[in-house]
Amino acid sequence: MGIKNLYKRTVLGLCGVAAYAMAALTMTVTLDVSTVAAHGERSQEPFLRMRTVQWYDVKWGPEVTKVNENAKITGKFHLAEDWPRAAASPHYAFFNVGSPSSVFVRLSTKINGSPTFISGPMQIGRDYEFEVDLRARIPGRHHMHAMLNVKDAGPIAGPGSWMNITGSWSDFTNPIKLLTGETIDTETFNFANSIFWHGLWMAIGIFWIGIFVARPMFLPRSRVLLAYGDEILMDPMDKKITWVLAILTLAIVWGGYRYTETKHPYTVPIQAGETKIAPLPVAPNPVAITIGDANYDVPGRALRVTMEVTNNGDLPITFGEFTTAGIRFINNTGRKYLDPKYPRELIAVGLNFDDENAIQPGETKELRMEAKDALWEIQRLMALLGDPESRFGGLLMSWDSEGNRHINSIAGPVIPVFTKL
Ligand SMILES: [Cu+2]
Repeated sequence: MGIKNLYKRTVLGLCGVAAYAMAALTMTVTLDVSTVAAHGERSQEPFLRMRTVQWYDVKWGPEVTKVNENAKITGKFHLAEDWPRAAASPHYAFFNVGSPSSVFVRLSTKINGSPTFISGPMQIGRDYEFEVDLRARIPGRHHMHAMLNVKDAGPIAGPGSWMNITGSWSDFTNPIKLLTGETIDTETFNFANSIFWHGLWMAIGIFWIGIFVARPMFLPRSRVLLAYGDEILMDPMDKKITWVLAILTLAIVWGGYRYTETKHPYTVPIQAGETKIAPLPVAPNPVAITIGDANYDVPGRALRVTMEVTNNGDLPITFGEFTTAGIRFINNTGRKYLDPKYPRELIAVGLNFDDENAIQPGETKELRMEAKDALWEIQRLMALLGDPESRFGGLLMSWDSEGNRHINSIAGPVIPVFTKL
């Protein structure tokens, strides 16, 4: 096959690739945005869901929001003392919301009351409170999660709940008042401008690659180079085109900046740096728990944990809830304090203790907890038995006789039991 023939084929091939890329791009742009049923949160490693960010008191509301109306996700999380070695520590974390595309626009995020829009360090063993304000954008039924993005560990999603948006997407506006007094709608602001700049740089890029693909393409070029040296590849036209493009690129960049500066004389750079948010103060907790051993009954779908509990307080306490990976195992005590709006599919009633009597002030008791429900399997939490480090983790909540809640983050190794105990 002659070099000429080869050029022809390569150019044809390039046209094919370009056509395919254009088709893919058009598809992406015109494809209708449809909602997904879930995010695959159940396939996230159990050790990440149980022993890193331990979410509690999470609330979503309202259940139905009209386009342009506001909604909120609030809650708290504890960063587990038993944070696994396999996941990077939260030395640098960013609070986020997990949703199927930008169905809501995030208006603000507050951690412990402070506005938070950048990442920052967080402390293991401490608690944080969050509040996210959202504005409904795309109608549908969306599964929404609070989420913490931990640098080098990835996103760690909290429990998810369904939030519905009614109305029409075309009615959505997001007016923002600028510091200069002007009001813009961020949904449509400078849309044509963005398309223009994307188009311009893409065209220059394609032209640049195109020249070297066509004159001649990489492989024949390399073969010619190896066989005959670079003499015959040196085309005076190449140099001219290079100069023109270099000058054009610099001129566009310089001109673009000049134009922007003239049009918008006051600009503020996108803010970077890091947050310095102190964790919530440590609440006095009179309940001390030492984990003995734990096993997971595979046929019975139950986690059983033996523990030594000491009540160092002045009031009797009773256990009511074990929360792990957003799933709330409750007993009769926990049911009294349960948020009725919490997603039903994340509540399990199978929490039992071998001694349900209150633990008296000063008393130390050996207790056996059982958290039994098919949710262990449905939520694929028992995949942890296949991990090289099979440990459980979660928040054990107790209430004293005056209704004060105490939270202990517990953890320990789990041994699977495959036969009936
Ligand atoms: Cu989800």
